[in-house]
Amino acid sequence: MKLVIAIVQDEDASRLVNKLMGEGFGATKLATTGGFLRSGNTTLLTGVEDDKVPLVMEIIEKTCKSRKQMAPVHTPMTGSAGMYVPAYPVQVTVGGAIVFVLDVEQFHKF
Ligand code: 2BA
Repeated sequence: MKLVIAIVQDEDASRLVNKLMGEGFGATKLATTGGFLRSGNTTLLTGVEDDKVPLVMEIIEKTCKSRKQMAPVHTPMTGSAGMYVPAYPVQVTVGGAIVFVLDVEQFHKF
């Protein structure tokens, strides 16, 4: 068994959960925050049998879109420890999805 951890954009999360549930997969949705943009994203946990991983990956890939966002980058002010000034914003491409696939040692349902 594998645990698929998918970090996706909030805009894609509900559709992705619906599609996974529709195919018979269980899913847990966590509200998370990206370390770089410091804005909300969604992390989905899905436990699946090994042979179903390709199907889950296909669903994620088809459902999650990449989007461009502006990221305010802050740089330290020269000579003033602890003070920050906003620098020029940079454009970053977020997603479609960041996916980790982990081996599951044990699965219990009580
Ligand atoms: P954030 O950390 O908010 O990053 C959002 C987007 O900003 C990233 O999209 C990437 O395009 C850009 N970015 C991130 N760090 C950067 C940096 N140091 N310099 C320039 N641009 C940077 P994605 O790569 O698609 O990542 C989307 C979200 O997935 C991330 O949100 C984070 O929550 C998660 N993530 C990405 N890589 C991860 C990793 N190795 N481990 C854990 N979470 C990760």
